[in-house]
Amino acid sequence: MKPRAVATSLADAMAESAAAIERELDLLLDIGDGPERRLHEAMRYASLAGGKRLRPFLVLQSAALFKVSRASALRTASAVEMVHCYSLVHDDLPAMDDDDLRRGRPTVHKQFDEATAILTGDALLTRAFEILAEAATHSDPQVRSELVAELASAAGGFGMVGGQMLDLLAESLALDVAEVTRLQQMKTGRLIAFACEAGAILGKAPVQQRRALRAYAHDLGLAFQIADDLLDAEGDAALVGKALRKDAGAGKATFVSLLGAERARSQAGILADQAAAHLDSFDAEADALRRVARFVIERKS
Ligand code: GRG
Repeated sequence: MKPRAVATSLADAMAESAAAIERELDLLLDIGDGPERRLHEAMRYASLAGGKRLRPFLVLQSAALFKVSRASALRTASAVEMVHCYSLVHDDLPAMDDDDLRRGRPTVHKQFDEATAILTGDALLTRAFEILAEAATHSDPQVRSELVAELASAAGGFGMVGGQMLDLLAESLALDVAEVTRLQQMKTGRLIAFACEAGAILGKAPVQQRRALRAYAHDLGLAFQIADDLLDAEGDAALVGKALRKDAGAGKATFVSLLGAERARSQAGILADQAAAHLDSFDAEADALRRVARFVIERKS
Protein backbone atom coordinates (compact mmCIF):
# COMPACT_ATOMS: atom_id res chain seq x y z
CA MET A 1 0.00 0.00 0.00
CA LYS A 2 2.75 2.45 0.94
CA PRO A 3 4.50 2.77 -2.47
CA ARG A 4 1.12 3.46 -4.08
CA ALA A 5 0.36 6.23 -1.57
CA VAL A 6 3.81 7.75 -2.15
CA ALA A 7 3.42 7.60 -5.93
CA THR A 8 -0.01 9.20 -5.72
CA SER A 9 1.24 12.04 -3.60
CA LEU A 10 4.14 12.78 -5.97
CA ALA A 11 1.75 12.68 -8.92
CA ASP A 12 -0.56 15.07 -7.06
CA ALA A 13 2.31 17.42 -6.24
CA MET A 14 3.50 17.40 -9.86
CA ALA A 15 -0.03 17.99 -11.15
CA GLU A 16 -0.54 20.90 -8.74
CA SER A 17 2.79 22.41 -9.77
CA ALA A 18 2.05 21.91 -13.50
CA ALA A 19 -1.28 23.71 -13.10
CA ALA A 20 0.41 26.61 -11.29
CA ILE A 21 3.05 26.88 -14.02
CA GLU A 22 0.38 26.81 -16.70
CA ARG A 23 -1.35 29.78 -15.00
CA GLU A 24 1.93 31.65 -14.65
CA LEU A 25 2.92 31.07 -18.29
CA ASP A 26 -0.51 32.26 -19.31
CA LEU A 27 0.10 35.52 -17.40
CA LEU A 28 3.66 35.96 -18.66
CA LEU A 29 2.96 35.36 -22.35
CA ASP A 30 0.88 38.25 -23.65
CA ILE A 31 -0.74 38.46 -27.07
CA GLY A 32 -0.20 41.76 -28.89
CA ASP A 33 -2.69 43.63 -31.05
CA GLY A 34 -0.80 43.85 -34.34
CA PRO A 35 -0.36 41.30 -37.10
CA GLU A 36 2.70 40.00 -35.21
CA ARG A 37 0.28 38.38 -32.79
CA ARG A 38 0.78 35.23 -34.86
CA LEU A 39 4.18 34.95 -33.12
CA HIS A 40 2.63 35.41 -29.67
CA GLU A 41 0.03 32.77 -30.44
CA ALA A 42 2.76 30.36 -31.52
CA MET A 43 4.71 31.07 -28.29
CA ARG A 44 1.61 30.19 -26.27
CA TYR A 45 0.95 27.12 -28.43
CA ALA A 46 4.51 25.94 -27.77
CA SER A 47 4.39 26.52 -24.01
CA LEU A 48 0.83 26.02 -22.79
CA ALA A 49 -0.77 22.57 -22.66
CA GLY A 50 1.16 19.38 -22.27
CA GLY A 51 4.52 18.25 -21.01
CA LYS A 52 5.48 16.84 -17.66
CA ARG A 53 6.72 20.24 -16.41
CA LEU A 54 9.59 18.44 -14.71
CA ARG A 55 12.04 21.36 -14.76
CA PRO A 56 9.57 23.86 -13.20
CA PHE A 57 8.74 21.23 -10.56
CA LEU A 58 12.44 20.99 -9.70
CA VAL A 59 12.64 24.80 -9.39
CA LEU A 60 9.57 24.96 -7.13
CA GLN A 61 10.81 22.11 -4.94
CA SER A 62 14.35 23.44 -4.60
CA ALA A 63 12.95 26.92 -3.86
CA ALA A 64 10.70 25.47 -1.14
CA LEU A 65 13.80 24.09 0.65
CA PHE A 66 14.98 27.66 1.23
CA LYS A 67 11.61 29.30 1.91
CA VAL A 68 11.70 31.31 -1.31
CA SER A 69 8.52 33.28 -2.04
CA ARG A 70 6.03 31.52 -4.31
CA ALA A 71 6.06 34.46 -6.76
CA SER A 72 9.85 34.34 -7.21
CA ALA A 73 9.83 30.57 -7.62
CA LEU A 74 6.96 30.58 -10.14
CA ARG A 75 8.57 33.25 -12.32
CA THR A 76 11.92 31.44 -12.30
CA ALA A 77 10.27 28.09 -13.00
CA SER A 78 8.35 29.62 -15.93
CA ALA A 79 11.55 31.08 -17.37
CA VAL A 80 13.19 27.64 -17.27
CA GLU A 81 10.16 26.05 -18.95
CA MET A 82 10.27 28.72 -21.69
CA VAL A 83 13.89 27.84 -22.43
CA HIS A 84 12.95 24.15 -22.50
CA CYS A 85 10.01 24.80 -24.84
CA TYR A 86 12.20 26.91 -27.15
CA SER A 87 14.67 24.01 -27.36
CA LEU A 88 11.88 21.59 -28.26
CA VAL A 89 10.51 23.91 -30.98
CA HIS A 90 13.95 24.30 -32.59
CA ASP A 91 14.84 20.63 -32.12
CA ASP A 92 11.67 19.65 -34.03
CA LEU A 93 12.54 21.82 -37.07
CA PRO A 94 13.29 20.13 -40.43
CA ALA A 95 16.94 21.25 -40.14
CA MET A 96 17.27 19.32 -36.87
CA ASP A 97 15.12 16.33 -35.87
CA ASP A 98 12.34 17.06 -38.37
CA ASP A 99 9.44 15.95 -36.17
CA ASP A 100 5.72 16.36 -36.84
CA LEU A 101 4.47 15.57 -33.37
CA ARG A 102 5.35 16.96 -29.94
CA ARG A 103 3.44 16.51 -26.70
CA GLY A 104 0.79 14.69 -28.76
CA ARG A 105 0.13 17.68 -31.05
CA PRO A 106 1.51 18.97 -34.35
CA THR A 107 4.91 20.61 -33.85
CA VAL A 108 5.03 24.42 -34.09
CA HIS A 109 6.40 24.47 -37.65
CA LYS A 110 3.59 22.11 -38.72
CA GLN A 111 0.85 24.07 -36.94
CA PHE A 112 2.22 27.47 -38.06
CA ASP A 113 5.23 27.49 -40.43
CA GLU A 114 8.98 27.11 -40.25
CA ALA A 115 9.90 30.79 -40.02
CA THR A 116 7.33 31.31 -37.26
CA ALA A 117 8.76 28.31 -35.39
CA ILE A 118 12.29 29.77 -35.52
CA LEU A 119 11.01 33.13 -34.25
CA THR A 120 8.92 31.39 -31.58
CA GLY A 121 12.03 29.74 -30.16
CA ASP A 122 13.97 33.00 -30.31
CA ALA A 123 11.22 34.94 -28.56
CA LEU A 124 10.67 32.31 -25.83
CA LEU A 125 14.39 32.31 -25.08
CA THR A 126 14.62 36.09 -24.82
CA ARG A 127 11.38 36.35 -22.82
CA ALA A 128 12.85 33.90 -20.29
CA PHE A 129 15.82 36.19 -19.64
CA GLU A 130 13.60 39.26 -19.55
CA ILE A 131 11.55 37.62 -16.78
CA LEU A 132 14.62 36.70 -14.73
CA ALA A 133 16.00 40.24 -15.04
CA GLU A 134 12.76 41.91 -13.89
CA ALA A 135 12.56 43.14 -10.29
CA ALA A 136 9.43 41.05 -9.64
CA THR A 137 11.59 37.91 -9.81
CA HIS A 138 13.73 38.87 -6.79
CA SER A 139 14.29 42.05 -4.80
CA ASP A 140 18.10 41.58 -4.87
CA PRO A 141 19.66 42.52 -8.26
CA GLN A 142 22.67 40.31 -7.43
CA VAL A 143 20.40 37.28 -7.27
CA ARG A 144 18.70 38.21 -10.55
CA SER A 145 22.07 38.67 -12.20
CA GLU A 146 23.23 35.25 -10.96
CA LEU A 147 20.06 33.59 -12.28
CA VAL A 148 20.63 35.19 -15.69
CA ALA A 149 24.33 34.22 -15.83
CA GLU A 150 23.73 30.64 -14.69
CA LEU A 151 20.81 30.05 -17.06
CA ALA A 152 22.78 31.53 -19.95
CA SER A 153 25.68 29.21 -19.18
CA ALA A 154 23.38 26.16 -18.89
CA ALA A 155 21.53 26.93 -22.13
CA GLY A 156 24.42 28.23 -24.26
CA GLY A 157 27.27 26.99 -26.41
CA PHE A 158 28.96 25.03 -23.62
CA GLY A 159 25.62 23.77 -22.32
CA MET A 160 22.39 22.80 -24.08
CA VAL A 161 23.14 24.34 -27.49
CA GLY A 162 26.67 22.88 -27.49
CA GLY A 163 25.16 19.50 -26.62
CA GLN A 164 22.71 19.84 -29.50
CA MET A 165 25.63 20.56 -31.86
CA LEU A 166 27.34 17.39 -30.65
CA ASP A 167 24.07 15.51 -31.10
CA LEU A 168 23.83 16.64 -34.72
CA LEU A 169 27.39 15.42 -35.28
CA ALA A 170 26.83 12.16 -33.36
CA GLU A 171 25.83 10.08 -36.38
CA SER A 172 29.28 10.54 -37.92
CA LEU A 173 31.34 10.48 -34.70
CA ALA A 174 30.85 6.91 -33.34
CA LEU A 175 30.80 8.16 -29.73
CA ASP A 176 31.71 5.94 -26.77
CA VAL A 177 29.94 5.90 -23.38
CA ALA A 178 32.07 8.72 -21.93
CA GLU A 179 31.41 10.91 -24.96
CA VAL A 180 27.66 10.18 -24.98
CA THR A 181 27.62 11.02 -21.26
CA ARG A 182 29.29 14.38 -21.96
CA LEU A 183 26.91 15.12 -24.83
CA GLN A 184 23.84 14.36 -22.73
CA GLN A 185 25.10 16.28 -19.72
CA MET A 186 25.39 19.31 -21.96
CA LYS A 187 22.19 18.79 -23.96
CA THR A 188 19.75 17.93 -21.17
CA GLY A 189 21.74 17.75 -17.92
CA ARG A 190 22.75 21.40 -17.67
CA LEU A 191 19.20 22.79 -17.84
CA ILE A 192 17.98 20.21 -15.32
CA ALA A 193 20.91 21.18 -13.08
CA PHE A 194 20.00 24.86 -13.35
CA ALA A 195 16.42 24.01 -12.37
CA CYS A 196 17.68 22.20 -9.26
CA GLU A 197 20.09 24.97 -8.28
CA ALA A 198 17.73 27.85 -9.00
CA GLY A 199 16.02 27.50 -5.61
CA ALA A 200 19.41 27.69 -3.89
CA ILE A 201 20.30 30.84 -5.85
CA LEU A 202 16.94 32.46 -5.03
CA GLY A 203 17.25 31.47 -1.37
CA LYS A 204 20.95 32.45 -1.07
CA ALA A 205 21.61 28.96 0.25
CA PRO A 206 24.85 27.95 1.98
CA VAL A 207 27.46 26.51 -0.38
CA GLN A 208 27.21 22.98 1.08
CA GLN A 209 23.50 22.76 0.32
CA ARG A 210 23.98 24.18 -3.14
CA ARG A 211 26.68 21.57 -3.78
CA ALA A 212 24.35 18.80 -2.61
CA LEU A 213 21.69 19.97 -5.06
CA ARG A 214 24.26 20.12 -7.86
CA ALA A 215 25.35 16.54 -7.16
CA TYR A 216 21.70 15.43 -7.03
CA ALA A 217 21.04 17.16 -10.36
CA HIS A 218 24.07 15.55 -12.01
CA ASP A 219 22.83 12.03 -11.28
CA LEU A 220 19.18 12.93 -11.89
CA GLY A 221 20.00 14.37 -15.33
CA LEU A 222 21.86 11.27 -16.41
CA ALA A 223 19.14 8.95 -15.07
CA PHE A 224 16.58 11.07 -16.97
CA GLN A 225 18.54 10.76 -20.21
CA ILE A 226 19.04 6.99 -19.91
CA ALA A 227 15.29 6.68 -19.32
CA ASP A 228 14.74 8.86 -22.41
CA ASP A 229 16.92 6.52 -24.49
CA LEU A 230 15.00 3.51 -23.11
CA LEU A 231 11.71 5.21 -24.00
CA ASP A 232 12.98 5.88 -27.51
CA ALA A 233 13.93 2.21 -27.88
CA GLU A 234 11.00 0.55 -26.09
CA GLY A 235 8.33 3.16 -25.32
CA ASP A 236 4.80 3.65 -26.62
CA ALA A 237 4.69 6.58 -29.08
CA ALA A 238 1.06 7.31 -28.19
CA LEU A 239 2.01 7.82 -24.53
CA VAL A 240 5.24 9.71 -25.25
CA GLY A 241 3.46 11.99 -27.73
CA LYS A 242 6.21 12.01 -30.37
CA ALA A 243 7.84 9.71 -32.93
CA LEU A 244 10.10 7.03 -31.39
CA ARG A 245 12.91 4.66 -32.57
CA LYS A 246 14.59 7.58 -34.30
CA ASP A 247 18.02 7.12 -32.66
CA ALA A 248 18.46 3.52 -33.81
CA GLY A 249 17.14 4.46 -37.27
CA ALA A 250 19.79 7.19 -37.54
CA GLY A 251 22.56 4.90 -36.24
CA LYS A 252 23.17 7.26 -33.30
CA ALA A 253 25.10 6.06 -30.25
CA THR A 254 22.88 6.14 -27.14
CA PHE A 255 23.16 4.63 -23.67
CA VAL A 256 20.92 1.81 -24.88
CA SER A 257 22.88 1.10 -28.07
CA LEU A 258 26.18 1.14 -26.14
CA LEU A 259 25.19 -0.63 -22.92
CA GLY A 260 22.18 -2.70 -23.98
CA ALA A 261 18.72 -2.13 -22.48
CA GLU A 262 19.26 -4.19 -19.31
CA ARG A 263 22.54 -2.54 -18.27
CA ALA A 264 21.14 0.87 -19.17
CA ARG A 265 18.10 0.18 -16.94
CA SER A 266 20.24 -0.94 -14.05
CA GLN A 267 22.56 2.07 -14.47
CA ALA A 268 19.53 4.39 -14.39
CA GLY A 269 18.38 2.74 -11.14
CA ILE A 270 21.81 3.19 -9.55
CA LEU A 271 21.91 6.86 -10.60
CA ALA A 272 18.39 7.50 -9.26
CA ASP A 273 19.36 6.03 -5.86
CA GLN A 274 22.60 7.99 -5.85
CA ALA A 275 20.72 11.19 -6.71
CA ALA A 276 18.39 10.73 -3.72
CA ALA A 277 21.35 9.94 -1.44
CA HIS A 278 22.90 13.34 -2.22
CA LEU A 279 19.94 14.89 -0.39
CA ASP A 280 20.67 13.13 2.92
CA SER A 281 21.48 16.42 4.65
CA PHE A 282 17.92 17.70 3.98
CA ASP A 283 14.85 16.74 6.04
CA ALA A 284 11.51 15.50 4.82
CA GLU A 285 11.11 18.79 2.94
CA ALA A 286 13.28 17.20 0.19
CA ASP A 287 11.12 14.07 -0.08
CA ALA A 288 9.48 15.16 -3.33
CA LEU A 289 12.94 15.65 -4.91
CA ARG A 290 13.96 12.18 -3.65
CA ARG A 291 10.84 10.67 -5.22
CA VAL A 292 11.35 12.52 -8.51
CA ALA A 293 14.58 10.56 -8.92
CA ARG A 294 12.53 7.35 -9.19
CA PHE A 295 9.83 9.08 -11.23
CA VAL A 296 12.26 10.03 -14.00
CA ILE A 297 13.30 6.41 -14.54
CA GLU A 298 9.84 4.88 -14.18
CA ARG A 299 7.95 7.37 -16.38
CA LYS A 300 6.17 6.25 -19.54
CA SER A 301 6.29 9.62 -21.29
C1 GRG B 1 17.61 23.07 -30.44
C2 GRG B 1 18.98 24.62 -28.99
C3 GRG B 1 18.34 23.34 -29.17
C4 GRG B 1 18.44 22.43 -28.22
C5 GRG B 1 17.72 21.19 -28.26
C6 GRG B 1 16.83 19.56 -25.26
C7 GRG B 1 17.09 19.48 -26.70
C8 GRG B 1 18.20 20.28 -27.20
C9 GRG B 1 16.33 18.78 -27.55
C10 GRG B 1 15.17 18.00 -27.15
C11 GRG B 1 15.17 16.73 -27.90
C12 GRG B 1 15.08 15.59 -27.00
C13 GRG B 1 13.96 14.67 -27.25
C14 GRG B 1 15.99 15.41 -26.03
C15 GRG B 1 15.95 14.29 -25.13
C16 GRG B 1 15.65 14.67 -23.72
C17 GRG B 1 14.56 15.65 -23.63
C18 GRG B 1 14.96 17.05 -23.39
C19 GRG B 1 13.30 15.27 -23.74
C20 GRG B 1 12.17 16.18 -23.60
O1 GRG B 1 12.02 16.61 -22.29
P1 GRG B 1 10.79 16.15 -21.40
O2 GRG B 1 10.67 14.63 -21.43
O3 GRG B 1 9.60 16.78 -22.25
O4 GRG B 1 10.89 16.76 -20.04
P2 GRG B 1 8.20 17.39 -21.77
O5 GRG B 1 7.37 17.45 -23.03
O6 GRG B 1 7.61 16.48 -20.74
O7 GRG B 1 8.50 18.75 -21.23
